[in-house]
Amino acid sequence: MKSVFSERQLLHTPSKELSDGEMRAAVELPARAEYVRDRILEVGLGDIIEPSAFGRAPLERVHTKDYLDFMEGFRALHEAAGRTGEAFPFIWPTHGLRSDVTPRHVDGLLGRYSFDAGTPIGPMSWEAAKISADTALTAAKMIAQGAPVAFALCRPPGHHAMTDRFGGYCFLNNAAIAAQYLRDEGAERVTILDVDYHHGNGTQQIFYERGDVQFLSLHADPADEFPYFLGYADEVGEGEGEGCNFNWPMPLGTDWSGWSASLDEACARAASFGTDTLVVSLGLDPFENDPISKFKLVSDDFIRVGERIAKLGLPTLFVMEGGYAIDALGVNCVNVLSGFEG
Ligand code: Q9C
Ligand code: ZN
Repeated sequence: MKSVFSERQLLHTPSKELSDGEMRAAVELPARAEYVRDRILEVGLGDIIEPSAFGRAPLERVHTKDYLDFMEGFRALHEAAGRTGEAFPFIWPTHGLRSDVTPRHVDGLLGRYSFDAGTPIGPMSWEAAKISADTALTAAKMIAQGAPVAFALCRPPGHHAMTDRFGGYCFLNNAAIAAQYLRDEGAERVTILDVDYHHGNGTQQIFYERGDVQFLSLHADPADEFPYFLGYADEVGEGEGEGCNFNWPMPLGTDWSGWSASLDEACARAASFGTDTLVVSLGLDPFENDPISKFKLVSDDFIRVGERIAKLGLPTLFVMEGGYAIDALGVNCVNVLSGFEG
């Protein structure tokens, strides 16, 4: 299968993040993508194509214009405030504060357009995020033109990004942008299957009232794990989207036996929806040695993940999400893709 990747996605270089009450070394690092790229080359999975530029239109199908304007203008505002490194939001318009005002200062805007303090944003983050979205779009275009499968080596990841907020290391929702693009190019019923360890709150929010894009997510119970405030089993969609959103929250410590039972149920949902195109939000953080995950999948389990998804027999776009056991990331990611190819 073909993959899509650009080295410009490495320009987002977070150094620290707020974690467990202290500033720790960031985990969403450029080397993540390099390990995956190197493994693709090592096993000869297929060509790696440079993304082409799709411009703002496909981003505006998913994100609000004011959010994209903020992201585009962030670097200038940040530098005008006399800062050169990375910024962290630290105040949000929660209950009791006004959510109908848009501050001028960059710190106010960071709170307006984010949902957590765990996502460092630097001068080059927007550039890298844009190319990451172009990578998803370029791979989606291959599917729209008839390829049975394609892999978007996205980094930074996307599934936590909401219509108008960044967070969870995500700025643009690559999988959502690709799914919407596929709809616009003729797919009728798209399913997004999210296997990242964390709930894809952004993707869920974006499509929650949509009957044409189904969202299925396997993840750690949000009562115990980030993003805490979305991803519960009673979230089934609203309006036209009612019955098109399903969550499989699982206990910390879940291994292949429990995880694969949820995967089987999700695959049954993908089939019964009448899906014509599948987008997989491919997080590799359910891995047993992942530094921020408490699931127990082993490297060989990822081959089974690809095999199970292939059984659906659908045109499939894989979009990379999380996964922080850097030295195992290439093997685990390419195991899914090789398992799919059989
Ligand atoms: N102490 C993705 O996998 N915070 N995002 C972790 C750990 C956020 C993960 C804090 C985790 C976000 C795409
Ligand atoms: Zn994750």
